Amino acid sequence: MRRTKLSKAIGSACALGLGWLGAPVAMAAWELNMPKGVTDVSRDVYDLHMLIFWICVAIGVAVFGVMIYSIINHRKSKGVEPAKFSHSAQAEFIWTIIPVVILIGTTIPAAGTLVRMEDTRDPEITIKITGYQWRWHYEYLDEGIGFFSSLSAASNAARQLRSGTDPFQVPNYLLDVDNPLVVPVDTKVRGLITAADVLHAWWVPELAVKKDAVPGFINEIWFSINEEGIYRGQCAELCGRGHGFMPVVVVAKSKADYAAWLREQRNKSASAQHSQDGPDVDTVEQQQLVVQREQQPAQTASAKAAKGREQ
Ligand SMILES: [Cu+2]
Repeated sequence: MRRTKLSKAIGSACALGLGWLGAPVAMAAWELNMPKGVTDVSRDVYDLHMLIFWICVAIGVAVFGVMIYSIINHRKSKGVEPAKFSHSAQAEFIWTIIPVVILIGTTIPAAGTLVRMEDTRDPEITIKITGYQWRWHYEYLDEGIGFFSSLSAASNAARQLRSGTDPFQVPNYLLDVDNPLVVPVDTKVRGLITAADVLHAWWVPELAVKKDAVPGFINEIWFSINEEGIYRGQCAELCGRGHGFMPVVVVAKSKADYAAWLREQRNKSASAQHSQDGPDVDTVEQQQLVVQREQQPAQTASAKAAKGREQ
C-alpha cells in the first residue's frame, strides 16, 4: 500500500518535471533560457548550450534514477544485506570510460564553435569600441566617423533619486541610448574593444558577444547580423558608480539604409568641423572633454541641491 503511494508520488513528480521541460512556449515567456540570437554564431552557441543541457539532463536522470531506485528497493527496512566487496576493476573501468566519452563528445562541437567565434579574419567593417566611465565610444575606422553612445535622456532622468518618474513607464529603461551603434545586415563587422579608464565589457546577448574592454589592450570580436532590428545589451564588468547606466544598443539596418545613415553621419561631422561656433572635436579625448564640460553645470547644480536637502 505504502509502496503504491510512493510510486504514484514519484510518477506525478516526474510527469510535472517532463511537462515543464516540454513547454518551450512557457519557457520563452519566462525568459529562462538564453536567446537564440540573430547571427549564425549565436545560433551555434545556442545549439551547443542545448546539447550540453540535454546531456546534463540525461546524466541527472540516470544518476538520480539509480539512486532513487536503490534507496527504495535496497533499503534496510526490507532486510537487504549490503554487498561486502571492496574493489571492482569492472566498475572502475565503467566509471572512467563513460565520463571520457562524454567529455570527448562535448569537446568536439564546443571547439568548433569557439574557433568560429574567434575567427575575425576578412571583416567588411571595422569599428573601434572604447569603454568610458560611463558611456561607449564607437569609431568607424574606415569611414572616419565616431561618436559617443550614452544612456538615453528619459532613462537618465528616471534613474535620479526622487525623480518622481516610474521606471516601468520608461520604454527600455536603462537599455536605451542617444546614439546607437548602427551596422548593416549580412555584413561581417569586426569590433576592436578597449577601454580608456577602467575595465568594462561589451555585451549583447542576441549577438552572443561578451568581451572585456581593457585599458591598453585591444580585444577582437565579430558578428554578422541576419535580421534587421534593435539589439540591446549592457556593460558586463563592474566599472564603478555608473556601471548600470552604460547600455549597448545595436541597430541592424538594410545595406541601403546603412549607406544613407553613413552619408548623414559624414555630413554631420563635416558641418560640425566647419562650424565656427562649436569647439573643434577631432579626437576622442577632445570629444570626452566636451561631454564632461557639458555635464559639469548639471552635476554642480544637483550637488548643490543635494547639499541643500541635507541642511
Ligand atoms: Cu562599464
